Amino acid sequence: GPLRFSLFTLFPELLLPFTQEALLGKAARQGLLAFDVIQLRDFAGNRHHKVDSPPAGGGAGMVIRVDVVERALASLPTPPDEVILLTPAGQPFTQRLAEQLSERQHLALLCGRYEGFDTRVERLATREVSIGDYVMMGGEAAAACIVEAVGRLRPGVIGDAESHRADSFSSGLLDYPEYTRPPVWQDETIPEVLLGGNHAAIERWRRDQALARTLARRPDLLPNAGLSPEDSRTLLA
Ligand code: 6GU
Repeated sequence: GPLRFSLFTLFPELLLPFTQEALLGKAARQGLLAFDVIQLRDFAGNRHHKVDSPPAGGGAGMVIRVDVVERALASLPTPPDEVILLTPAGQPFTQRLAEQLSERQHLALLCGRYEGFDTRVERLATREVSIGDYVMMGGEAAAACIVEAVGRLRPGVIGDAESHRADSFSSGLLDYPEYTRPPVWQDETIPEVLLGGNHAAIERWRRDQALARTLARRPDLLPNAGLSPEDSRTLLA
């Protein structure tokens, strides 16, 4: 069956484009993915639909109530495999985590806003996830990143051409560069090897490019990239 994402947010409109447009929207219409975008305010349980209150002990901003989140999660017809709390204090989101999550059947994502959730929401979550070391105003953009990275790993969501590129990052290296027409643009030409039709030579050139680019741009990735002896020779050359 489809991988279901249940997205809990105070701003459903922020997430709808990612669930309805482009390849993810198409996958949803094909039944490969399923999305529920759920308004947390619907579970406020009070006349004014208020979901937050001032922080205990004082201070700026407002904090989202744990009882509201509890009721929202309980509204799911079945418990999800994971409840993921989006917070800059969470576990770093990586391709490896995306791969693990893509094997689940049902993921709930909790998007905070303002000063965040009451910390007791952590007890309702199976994990906390961050998309990087910077602070955003809310978790919706992080949820969109997770839906994009996880959704594309499900069979049938993207074509063969793109899944090869995904494998390239899963190898732990940055992608090799691609070229297309025109053959000459400004002073830059397409490398001869790509026009020569020698597929073994093209494959080796692409691997070398991926290695060189990773060394230049993201040397931190190399120790975990599973390099062959031939790769190591290339890097030392
Ligand atoms: Cl998941 N939420 C917010 N608000 N900021 C972030 C983040 C999440 N990940 C990185 N920065």
